[in-house]
Amino acid sequence: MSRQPAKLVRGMPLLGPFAANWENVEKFQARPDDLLIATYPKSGTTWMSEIVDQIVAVSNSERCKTAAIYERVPFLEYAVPDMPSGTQALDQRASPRLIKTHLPVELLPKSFWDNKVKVIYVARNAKDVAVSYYHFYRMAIVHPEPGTWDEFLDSYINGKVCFGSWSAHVKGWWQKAKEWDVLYLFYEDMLEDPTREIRKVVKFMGKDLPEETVEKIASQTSFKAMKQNELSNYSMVPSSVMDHSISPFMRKGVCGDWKNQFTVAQNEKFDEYYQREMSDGALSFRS
Ligand code: PPS
Repeated sequence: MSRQPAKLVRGMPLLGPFAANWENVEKFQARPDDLLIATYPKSGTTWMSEIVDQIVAVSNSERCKTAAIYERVPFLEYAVPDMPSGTQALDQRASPRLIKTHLPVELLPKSFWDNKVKVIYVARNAKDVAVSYYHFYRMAIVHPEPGTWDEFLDSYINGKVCFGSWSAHVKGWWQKAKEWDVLYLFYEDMLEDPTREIRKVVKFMGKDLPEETVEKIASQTSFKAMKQNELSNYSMVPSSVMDHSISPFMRKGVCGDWKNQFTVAQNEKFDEYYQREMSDGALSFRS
């Protein structure tokens, strides 16, 4: 599975091993009480997964301590040889299931819509996503070769990285949120006031938790706590698959790290692209 080139699936570049399993993703059977966490990669998926799992776990405090986050919240389109795929893991799980996906709205399997599944979408500013994604490509060899930072940024701007265009993804789900049960949140808002954003998730899930429980969840899902927790920091994945010595999965967890990575020329080029893609002003990000 190492460094296979991306393959196009319905026009979207997908990790080679994932693309080989695409048929099973399309056939996946969602259930009405599933809860889907959808994101463009590196936008706060693991953070939101841990928050949602801790909200579910309030009535079963051991649940969050039983398994790694990718087992508690299986990744729908995940597929590598000799391991259960995301769809296989999900088929085995009892309801209500929590499901992670990076799919753009138009590629989500039909059964999610047929079963009226609720969705939490987390979006993060484009520049920090680019930097985080580049370092993730470097450390996780299931991705294609990242090339240099300059080459990677070029691919990202042109929608050639796995899961395609950032702007199409965030805008597609934003449109969907107007007509579907989608809670659309921003990573930067979660950083600014985690308890405020967790309260929105609690309400969306139809729960009611005391303030001290919300504060406890915020503290247990802080960057520092998750970085130290082997069940949420991906350190249980073999280093042949994710090499944390190249770049840790829980890398910096901040807003504005792009300023340490972009050159002035790259920033100007990026701003031109951003202006073209996002000038309708429907969605605004803090970076
Ligand atoms: S993935 O692989 O696409 O599912 O990655 P994802 O979980 O979406 O994003 C990883 C980035 O989120 C940061 N992260 C956090 N930030 C703040 N607080 C918490 N609790 C937290 N947990 C994860 C993680 O560090 C990655 O961002 P970068 O910028 O690389 O540090």
